[in-house]
Amino acid sequence: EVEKISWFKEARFGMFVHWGLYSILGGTYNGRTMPDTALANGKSWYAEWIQQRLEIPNNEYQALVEKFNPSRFNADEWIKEAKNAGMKYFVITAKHHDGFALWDSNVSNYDIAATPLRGRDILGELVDACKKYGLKYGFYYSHWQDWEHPNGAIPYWKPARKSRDFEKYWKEKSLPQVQELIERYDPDLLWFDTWDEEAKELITPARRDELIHLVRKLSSKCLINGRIAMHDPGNEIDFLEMMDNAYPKQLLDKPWQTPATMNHTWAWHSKDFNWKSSGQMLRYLVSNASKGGNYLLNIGPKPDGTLPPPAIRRLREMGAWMLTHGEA
Ligand code: FUL
Repeated sequence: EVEKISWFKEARFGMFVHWGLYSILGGTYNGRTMPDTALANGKSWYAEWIQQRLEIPNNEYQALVEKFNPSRFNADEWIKEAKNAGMKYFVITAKHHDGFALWDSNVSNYDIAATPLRGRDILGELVDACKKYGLKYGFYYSHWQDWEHPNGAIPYWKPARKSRDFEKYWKEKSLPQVQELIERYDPDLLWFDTWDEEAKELITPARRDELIHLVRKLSSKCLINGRIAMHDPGNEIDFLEMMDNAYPKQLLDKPWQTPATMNHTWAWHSKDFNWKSSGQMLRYLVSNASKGGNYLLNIGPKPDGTLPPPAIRRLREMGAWMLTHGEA
């Protein structure tokens, strides 16, 4: 019998995508662009964090659902670019920290069905394209931070976080949405996300195991990443994210990947020109591969659904190199 992790151990190269309501703003809101002077103090200015970084009130941010209308979105084009670049798997933000679901969710109205795209199944279209081109696929799901649900986790600098009833969010939204994603789309992996000590309070070993067991019960193939509980992932996870360098030694023989992005931001930011060169990224890819890990390279598509031209160019340049140097 083939180990369920074996494709991952051989994949080497994958595409990561951050896409959601924040993409509409592209790093700018009401004339302020991240980073502005208040933010430059070492805080990241990832475009998907705009709601918190620019303190956008919930009602204003959530009104973006009316504007999510990517009329040029074409799943086949995205996945064809990934395939031609030599990528073997695809991971997209089904729900990021803002709490917006990119699929029609039964347990939340803050989802694709509230946008002008209602009726379209974006994730389903991407899954079909992945199957067509032979890529494995998975979802990023923010199981801890959720800025829409009244009881989801919010950033450490918000005093209101202390009075939230996380268990309610966990049972009402987090677990049921993970279940939906598995039942509807049968993903090959789930990318959960915690990153600091704060997460310990809410993502306890008991909740971590509850989530792991839910995934295991529903799917015999779905891989789970160590960021489900970065401080204490336990032994049941399948692979690690190597952006952290914080894992206990006994886990370091697990398969791993390095998630990375082409510029500074993960989601689309119209003023982020910090593009790495294709040569630089190929060196990262080779360096990861030579140590046995994968390189999960991120792109932030634009609000109209197209990939930014500098990203397409880099995918194609890397693909040209892969044609002659990569393994088939
Ligand atoms: C982090 C998130 O906070 C960022 O927005 C991004 O998704 C990155 C890959 O992981 O934890």
